[in-house]
Amino acid sequence: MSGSPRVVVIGAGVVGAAVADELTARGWTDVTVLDQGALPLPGGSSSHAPGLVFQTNPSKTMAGFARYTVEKLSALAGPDGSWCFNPVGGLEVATTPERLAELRRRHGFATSWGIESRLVGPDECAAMHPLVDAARVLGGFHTPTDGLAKAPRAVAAQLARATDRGARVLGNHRVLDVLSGSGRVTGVRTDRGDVPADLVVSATGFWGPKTGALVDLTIPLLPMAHQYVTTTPVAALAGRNTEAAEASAPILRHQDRDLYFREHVDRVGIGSYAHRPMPVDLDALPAEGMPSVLGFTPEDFAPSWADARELLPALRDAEIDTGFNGIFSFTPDGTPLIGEHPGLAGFWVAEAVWVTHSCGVGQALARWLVDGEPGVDLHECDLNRFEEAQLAPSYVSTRSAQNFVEVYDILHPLEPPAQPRPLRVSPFHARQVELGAVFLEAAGWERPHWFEANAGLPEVSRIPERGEWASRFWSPIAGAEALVTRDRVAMYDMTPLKRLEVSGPGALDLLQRLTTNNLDKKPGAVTYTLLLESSGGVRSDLTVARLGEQRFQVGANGNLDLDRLTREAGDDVVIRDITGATCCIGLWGPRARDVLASVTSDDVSHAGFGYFRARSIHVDAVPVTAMRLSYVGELGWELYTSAELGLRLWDVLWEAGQRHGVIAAGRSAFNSLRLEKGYRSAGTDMTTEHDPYEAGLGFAVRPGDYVGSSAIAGRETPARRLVPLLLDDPAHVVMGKEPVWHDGTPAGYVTSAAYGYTIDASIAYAWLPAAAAEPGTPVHVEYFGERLPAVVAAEPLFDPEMKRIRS
Ligand code: FAD
Ligand code: THG
Repeated sequence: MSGSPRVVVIGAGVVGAAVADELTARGWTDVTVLDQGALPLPGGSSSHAPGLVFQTNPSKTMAGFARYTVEKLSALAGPDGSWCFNPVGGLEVATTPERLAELRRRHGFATSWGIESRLVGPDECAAMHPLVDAARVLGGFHTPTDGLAKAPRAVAAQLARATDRGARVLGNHRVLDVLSGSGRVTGVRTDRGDVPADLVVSATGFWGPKTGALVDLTIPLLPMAHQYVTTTPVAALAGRNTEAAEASAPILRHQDRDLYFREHVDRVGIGSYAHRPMPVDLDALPAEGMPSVLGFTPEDFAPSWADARELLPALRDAEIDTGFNGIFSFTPDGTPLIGEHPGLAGFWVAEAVWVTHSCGVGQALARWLVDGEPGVDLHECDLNRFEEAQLAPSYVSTRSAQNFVEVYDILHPLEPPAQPRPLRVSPFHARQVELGAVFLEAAGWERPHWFEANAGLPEVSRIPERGEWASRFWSPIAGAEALVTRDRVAMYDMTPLKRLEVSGPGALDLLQRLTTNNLDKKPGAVTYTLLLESSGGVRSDLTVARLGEQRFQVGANGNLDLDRLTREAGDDVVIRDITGATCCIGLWGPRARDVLASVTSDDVSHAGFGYFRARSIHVDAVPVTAMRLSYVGELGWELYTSAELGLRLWDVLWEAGQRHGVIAAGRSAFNSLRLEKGYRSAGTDMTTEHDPYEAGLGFAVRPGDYVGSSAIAGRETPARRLVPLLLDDPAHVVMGKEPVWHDGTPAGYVTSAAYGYTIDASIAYAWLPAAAAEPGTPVHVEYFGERLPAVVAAEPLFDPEMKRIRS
């Protein structure tokens, strides 16, 4: 493609408009925006969205998208200078002690992600909002830069700017098909003729699944109706707001009752998530008018109306004037869908996006198209993040509907979804159940976090208690499992670890070109290596075992790694996801060798089977690919076999391990042990926003030419670093994402945290500016509004001489 490619954007809602504006701002002016509806209000969700923008979000990326929306819309005006963004501020109130604590946690997220906010008392809530009664709230969370987006005006203003730069915007053009040839899009077919294109961006909102179906692409979102009403005039608001300004009081959330509020001059608009999930059949929608607006079902709103009048007594003199059930998108994990079709080059998606995040998403997508990278960490939003089983229609609808129900719930970071479970289980599942495994879920996998069978271990009594929040989805048994791993030996189920087989004449070249470390070693070598963006950010970290001249087994972090390798592979490489067909036990601890040696005739001595080596061995009758490495930092092996032999492998090791005091251990112990060793978790500790040196992974970088190599050249002395903190009071264990204060200002944020049972200290890894990252530097971690003193420590915190692993 030379010059400006021809881009067709399908959909003229907030997302399509933002994409068109951002693309043309970058000099890509051959942009055509098509919408099936009549402009300027084509009838999608944006045509009637009340436009509340609350920026605070547990996700750094989502908060960043919202911040950019506020910034951009604040600088944008409609006709006659009318506002696109009205910064009335945001107020979330608590009516329960649990919510009050949650607001403190949200204040932490806001601080971590650079959004100004304050915790306020009941009187201040009432002073800030004319309808809030101080006696009815326990406190609030105020974000002065939140406010109202005027969605239709923001659409018009962005499209006008794009048009000025050369874009075309065509209403009444329904896209009926996507044209393609040789694996690439070539255009779209509309009811008014074909439009050629090099790139097609689907910004069709909740119509996404239908648009995706045109190109055999599953768009995992569920269109659902959500109720919004406006009241008759409220006496207490008389004369407060001009027609032009519409509102002056902060937008208000009452999450304890799943409600939000805004002013419409002297009326109140109320949105509710309290009603039953109302999935929408796209085929039943009208083709004309306002297909996203369904008739109001007053019985569903009745409890919310009572709750609204309870919180805002002034509403008792008003009635519901208008109401509708408006449609928008929900996804299985609540985040948007952004990215390129895995099988059709040039077909891009930006869907399931709120008005709140629309400008940020538009900017990221435009950067991705123009610069080749989105410029922001998108792993939580990438279209291709889902596992195959997570794309099943029933999975998408179950999880998305659950997300609707939980949208304002207080969710613990470890809390597993209720359904559909169990979905993916390892071959050891039956044994784990017998041992009283407490399962949590990740990527559809059931993962034991600890085993009740270990409750009788004497070590349990040595494990310190912790705060209420940190003890959810936790047990002191996990601490005992960690100690036993360091003292004796434990079996960990590593089956959910994504495994890829990369083979063929081009396999080595592909992996050498895409990753940072040198993989050109003799078969039998295992290498820790990084997948980078061209700009040097860390996409993922991998272990690559060379099992043959042309055959590699890659230990990866998720579907995005598979997606990346698959896209980059030529015809001379075959990539297979072997995760489900295989299984893995991590056998780790000082007695791991004794256990393994007793069930194999292969040489597993240090001389015969060195650290970071891989080999085929037999464990009893089970053929196993053994790799001597350990994410927990102990002597031991990852033992892989095919799924049908897994149970036998487990039973053989279990039985042989009895003499050595083997236990089964879970993820909770695992996470603590890896943090003691300073092993990073990609996506949590570091993302594409960090380079390897900043992340402390410079040891995995080779000189040479590979994706990202030129970008990281000369960056060996970073300005910020990922470092471990130790909390002064070991009774406090934090969870991740908390702000870290240095010299009285927010300086960074926690990534992962755990209690280190071996070192008897509370660990929190955090990003800090280099000046604050020196060992010994005093800092504070803000946890539920409290500033906990901590100190930067030298790493690794455990076994710096690697005596455990290399013996
Ligand atoms: P849309 O605005 O739906 O645009 C998609 C466009 O694609 C449509 O115009 C449609 O006509 C067009 N299209 C579809 N298929 C085709 C085709 N085949 N050919 C041509 N054109 C096609 N978000 C907030 O941030 N804050 C809020 O307070 C808020 N409140 C809401 C309240 C309600 C009642 C509802 C329903 C939603 C609310 N939302 C809110 C969500 C928000 O409105 C949406 O997430 C957002 O508007 C989606 O924008 P979009 O551009 O992706 O989709
Ligand atoms: N096992 C396997 N593959 C994996 C992981 C795993 N891939 C994804 C993820 N986990 C990768 N993360 C790590 C992190 C650290 C180590 C291994 C995988 C590790 N590091 C040693 C260190 O830093 O000292 C050795 C590094 C080296 O010698 O280069 O062991 O758990 N199969």
